[in-house]
Amino acid sequence: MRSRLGHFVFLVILAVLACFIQACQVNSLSSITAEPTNESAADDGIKPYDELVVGYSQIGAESEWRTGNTTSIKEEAERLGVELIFSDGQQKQANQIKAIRTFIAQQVDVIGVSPIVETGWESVFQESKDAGIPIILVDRRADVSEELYTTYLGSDFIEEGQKAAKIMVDLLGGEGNIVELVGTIGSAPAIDRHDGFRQITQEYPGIKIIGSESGDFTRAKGEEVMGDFLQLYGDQINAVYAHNDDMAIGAIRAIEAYGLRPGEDIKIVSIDAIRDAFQAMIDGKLNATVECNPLLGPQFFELALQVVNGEPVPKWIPSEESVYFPENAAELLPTRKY
Ligand code: GZL
Repeated sequence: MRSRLGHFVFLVILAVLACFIQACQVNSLSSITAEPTNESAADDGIKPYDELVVGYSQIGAESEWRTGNTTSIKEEAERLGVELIFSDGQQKQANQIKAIRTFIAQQVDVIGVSPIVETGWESVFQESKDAGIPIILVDRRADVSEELYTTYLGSDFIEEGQKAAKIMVDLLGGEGNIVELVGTIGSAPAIDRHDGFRQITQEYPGIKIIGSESGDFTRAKGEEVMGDFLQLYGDQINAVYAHNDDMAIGAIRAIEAYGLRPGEDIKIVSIDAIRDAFQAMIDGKLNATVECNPLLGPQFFELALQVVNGEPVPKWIPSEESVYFPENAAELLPTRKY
């Protein structure tokens, strides 16, 4: 009896074992011979947008340009289904550096940053590189070695300054006194717009830049500094060169409060091409605005995906930009997106 039972148990174990081996073989075969499925991109190591995790360190909300830039980035992330961790630096580099360190700790796939000033980024960018997280500079450059960032998506600020100067020389007939409203001290746009402007005006001995102060890219500060210039130089001032439209709009207020006509008694040329600049040109208070495109969201996320998926990208992707004048400001205003 006992031997028959033992025999039976042995046969059952053998049968179970045989089934198990068969199952394993089917499994291994199925993974080799299965018809190719329409694998999601993620299966072959290429990340799709809806698996991308992006950390973005924004400067703040100092101007209409900046808010247009932020809107473009957030709306594009939403449209693509990208997980965007967005940090508003509130105009402080320390906040931006802290945000980048948080992104590193969160192990995001890629970091986008608009550096408020050019210097002070080496160590935190090195930390990101050491963590294997690529950095994309957006809007503004940072003064770091090229191996610490993958690419720069933004304007040629030197060229913007040169464009503004050529318009200014034309407006003044080659001679006059200019006061300059400078952007955030130490920022790439402020440094390059300052230099690009002078590369042209230095060719005209009759053109004098009698004052140059920072309005920090804001309307309030632009109005304050222009008020100071008017107290100092009064009607000796023939023109204002503003590094952005927000400071130009502040200057317009100060000029009117002083009793002069902006755009007439004092010519004004600025940069950005925001909607309010078009309105100021329609009102005859601004003589030209050089476009600086903030709508970088689509290009940024396209670049981010390429970088994360190891595709080669250029070290700099310059923005395409125009110049606008009062003549067609009314016709163009409805088409402006920021
Ligand atoms: C330029 C951008 C500048 C804008 C300002 O790319 O960094 O900062 O010209 C903004 O309006 O504040």
